[in-house]
Amino acid sequence: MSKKISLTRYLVEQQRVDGHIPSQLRLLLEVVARACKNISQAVNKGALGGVLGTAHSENVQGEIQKKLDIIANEVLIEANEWGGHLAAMASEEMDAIYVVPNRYPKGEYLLLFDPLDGSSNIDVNVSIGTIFSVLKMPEDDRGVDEGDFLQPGRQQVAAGYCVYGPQTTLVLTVGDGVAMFTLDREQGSFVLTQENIRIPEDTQEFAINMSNMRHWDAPVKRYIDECLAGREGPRGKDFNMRWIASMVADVHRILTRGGVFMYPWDAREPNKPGKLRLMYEANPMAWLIEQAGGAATNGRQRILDIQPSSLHERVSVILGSKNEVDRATSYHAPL
Ligand code: P6P
Repeated sequence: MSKKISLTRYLVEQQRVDGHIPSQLRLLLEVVARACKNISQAVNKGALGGVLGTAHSENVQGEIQKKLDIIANEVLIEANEWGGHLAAMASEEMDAIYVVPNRYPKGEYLLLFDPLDGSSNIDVNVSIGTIFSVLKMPEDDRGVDEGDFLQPGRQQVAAGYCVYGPQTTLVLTVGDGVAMFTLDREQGSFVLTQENIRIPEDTQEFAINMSNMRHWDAPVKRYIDECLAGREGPRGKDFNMRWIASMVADVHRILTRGGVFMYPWDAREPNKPGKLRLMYEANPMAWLIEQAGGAATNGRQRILDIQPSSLHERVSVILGSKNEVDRATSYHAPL
């Protein structure tokens, strides 16, 4: 039986090796992992816990909140506010940033999260997850405000997600590759199950919501049409399609076996660049994908280079196996 390496041991040993993980960041990541464990327990109860269904409220996005959206948000806030490692938090479920109350010490990190991504899947027992991103407070001594969060994704110091599926799995990067930890429910701890994850540069599997096809821009239509044409078409090979409507689950599949995920701009809401949020969905996922050898663009530029202008701004997303992302992105390039 190979020895089990816990998340704590992994972080301590990574810090020894390359100093990427100062003690305050390690504390932050362990607190987030513990919060994800608590969210997993709430999710796993389902109907038995009275946590299914809607909360009869809307979030800042104007989306109906599920009870578990609010529970997950509260778990993350309560777990992180007192530890002294954070200055503030931002969440898909909250309009404004949450500044750590003055009764607690403030730290140098900013935590952003989608507390429960894919919540339309909660009531039908399909995998959902928590996505998180960590930034450092800019170097100055003034108070924290929303502007401190508006950093490009390449500034992240940690990013990850926890997928609540057949297993509860935490996937994490601090800039030195991607590691996967599976929750050992008997021990109550996350155990290292894979590290240095690499995404194949080629794939025959794409993920997109095909029902929006008539609304896509020409480059996306061209890319998907070529995949659908299969071996008789210009790609010369057949493609498979997956769409879980839970970004965490789709990205987890891509990190596990390759693929390309697309949520592009479409004409249904032409003033919005896309559906997904830059700061706490696209940026953390883009960094994980790049750290595993993949690529992530908005069709025209690297997602991690986008300078945010607002906390909840949306973005088009093409991410996954590098050669497919490069091809789809090249179709958007001006002729
Ligand atoms: P659609 C979930 O609501 C989410 O934000 C992502 O997790 C997912 O990829 C996407 O939206 C699904 O959107 O339009 O297919 O329901």
